[in-house]
Amino acid sequence: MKDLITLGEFVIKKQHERADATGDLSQIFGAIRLASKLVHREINKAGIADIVGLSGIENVQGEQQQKLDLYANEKFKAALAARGLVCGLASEEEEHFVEFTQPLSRGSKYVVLIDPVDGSSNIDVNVAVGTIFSIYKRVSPPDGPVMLEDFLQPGTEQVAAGYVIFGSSTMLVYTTGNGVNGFTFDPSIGVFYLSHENMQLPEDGRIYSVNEGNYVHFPQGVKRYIKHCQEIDPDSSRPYTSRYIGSLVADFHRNLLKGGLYFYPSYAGNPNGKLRLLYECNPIAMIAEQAGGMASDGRRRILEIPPEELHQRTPFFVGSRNMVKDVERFIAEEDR
Ligand code: AHM
Ligand code: MG
Repeated sequence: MKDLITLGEFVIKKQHERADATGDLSQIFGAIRLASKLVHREINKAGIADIVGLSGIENVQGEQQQKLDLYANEKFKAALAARGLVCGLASEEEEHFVEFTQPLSRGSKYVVLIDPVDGSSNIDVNVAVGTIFSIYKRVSPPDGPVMLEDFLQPGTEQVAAGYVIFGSSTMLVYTTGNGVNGFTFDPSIGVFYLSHENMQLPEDGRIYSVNEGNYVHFPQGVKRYIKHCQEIDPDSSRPYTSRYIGSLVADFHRNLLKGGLYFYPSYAGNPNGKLRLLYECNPIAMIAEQAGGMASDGRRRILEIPPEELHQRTPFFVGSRNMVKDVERFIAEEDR
């Protein structure tokens, strides 16, 4: 039988391969791993515990927060704060970034941006949700307070990014800029095992994932691309298959494994679409690129968009390289 490698062992092994590594990043992964296990436990008992349902509180974007969103936010925050390796955190669930002021955290060199439970409206109906995270080195002086500029860095500056999918099994997928690896959780012993080594996003895909109910509101180039997906062309295996869960991590994860394109374009009255640049699109974009795929706002590379505010939104097209190029071409034709 093949020896199984745990997430903890893998992270340490990678740390030893880098001469400049201090081990701080490995410990941040330790915190993320721990909080993920706690969220896994809560999600799996969500049907029976009184954790499902609305908390009655709205988040900064005016959306109802599910109880599990709040739970996950607190767990990730506490796990990261406890180790003193991160000086601040920005979250979909917090209007402003949070500064960790414990003596240990002061002077630490990393910040984390996180969507603790993305797609949370799916929890009530037993459909996959995910946690998305992104790690940066702070740019403000290490002896001063953490600043907004530490969080408003372009995605190209990410030191690491990843997601946890709480699906039919729980998986953690991450990159530190040197390929993408996936780990599957064994709940019987509480360990993540390396199950998907060096993940590669197929260059071509046959799945398109979009909320087609919004079709009438989409820009013309996007409408034409959707029609292109539905045309008969045996040479390019069209018509493509449509798959949309409405949970970014789950839709992206399927397309990462099988090849495909996820998109959330601009739509009537919402020129920037729905998804948030810093803690949803940038981390997923880094993983996509590291696996050989592409991520775009329809015109430019997601990772190069200069952030202006924490909860900034952007149109998002991510997945198989040739599919992203195709949709960019349709959009460019309309721009002319
Ligand atoms: P959320 O952060 O409020 O959960 O919203 C993000 C989610 C994505 O996971 C998903 O792809 C998208 O919103 C679905 O939106 P829609 O229901 O408009 O298709
Ligand atoms: Mg979200």
